[in-house]
Amino acid sequence: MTTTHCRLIGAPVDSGRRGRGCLMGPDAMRTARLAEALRDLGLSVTDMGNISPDDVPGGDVPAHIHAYPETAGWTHALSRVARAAMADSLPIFLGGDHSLSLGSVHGVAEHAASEGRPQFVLWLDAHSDFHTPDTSSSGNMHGTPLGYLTGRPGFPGLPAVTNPIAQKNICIIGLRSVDAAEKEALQASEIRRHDMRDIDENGIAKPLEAFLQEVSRANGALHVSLDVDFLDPMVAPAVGTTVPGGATVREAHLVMEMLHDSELMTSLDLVELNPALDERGRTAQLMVDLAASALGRRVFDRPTTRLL
Ligand code: 5AB
Ligand code: MN
Ligand code: MN
Ligand code: MN
Repeated sequence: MTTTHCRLIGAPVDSGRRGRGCLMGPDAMRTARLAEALRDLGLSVTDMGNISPDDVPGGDVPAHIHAYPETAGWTHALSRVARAAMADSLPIFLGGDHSLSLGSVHGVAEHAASEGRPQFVLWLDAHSDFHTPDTSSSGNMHGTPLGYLTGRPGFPGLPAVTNPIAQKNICIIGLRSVDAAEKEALQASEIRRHDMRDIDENGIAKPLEAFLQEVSRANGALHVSLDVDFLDPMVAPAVGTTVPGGATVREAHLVMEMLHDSELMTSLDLVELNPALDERGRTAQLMVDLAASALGRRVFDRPTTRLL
């Protein structure tokens, strides 16, 4: 078996929402010893440091959209870095707010297309992030990545979406705050979606297992995007957009452990961490521990529960 090579790519994106603080996310996860935790699992890890946004003009979007040119600059830079990193590693994008994924997922999808593989996306989030600049009432771009990546119109000046993610290849888990405009678009789409009630009634393993089976069957690449607010704010307070009733620590770890067992994950975002809102670094530590679970940390070895 070849050793997985992880590249940590810091992207202190703070333009996707009006409140500030996500720019400190990458260093908070470094301080919580992310690289060391992964090396302890026997992985080879390169910390690429932090990247910077390109200088681009942006584009003509509604006036209430916040800091669009800066977010466009991040998207160009992240897409390029993501695509390059996919050639020889499993990139882990350290955010930064969730507008980071406009670029990270754009880039990994280009790489997958170059290999003739379908790209799949697991979106762990309280929100569906399926807006476009035209439907967003907040004007915050961190609520738009899935809109952009599936090819919805209205994102001038961002890299062209030549390889949109197929709706049926996206699975959102953790939903409990969806705006009316998003809900309508989601219900008309083939995006797989599991709200918290669904998790309460059926558990988190079953829907995830069904999705992973699809990825495996299609020999797909799998990008995982973990928004801090997937977790309940009682256990993960360091986030601007708290919504009560989120995933427990164990539900989140189980998702990560199943991802590791599946051997399907090819790239990962850790986003929306706002260290200014944290309590003694506990949310940063939880994000690091979840990443470690996704990359193989476990209490006991067991015969691979390859549910697939
Ligand atoms: B996050 C909201 N739908 O558009 C909007 O945290 C929230 O990346 C978006 O999931 C939350 O502003 C974006 C109200
Ligand atoms: Mn590859
Ligand atoms: Mn999000
Ligand atoms: Mn969210």
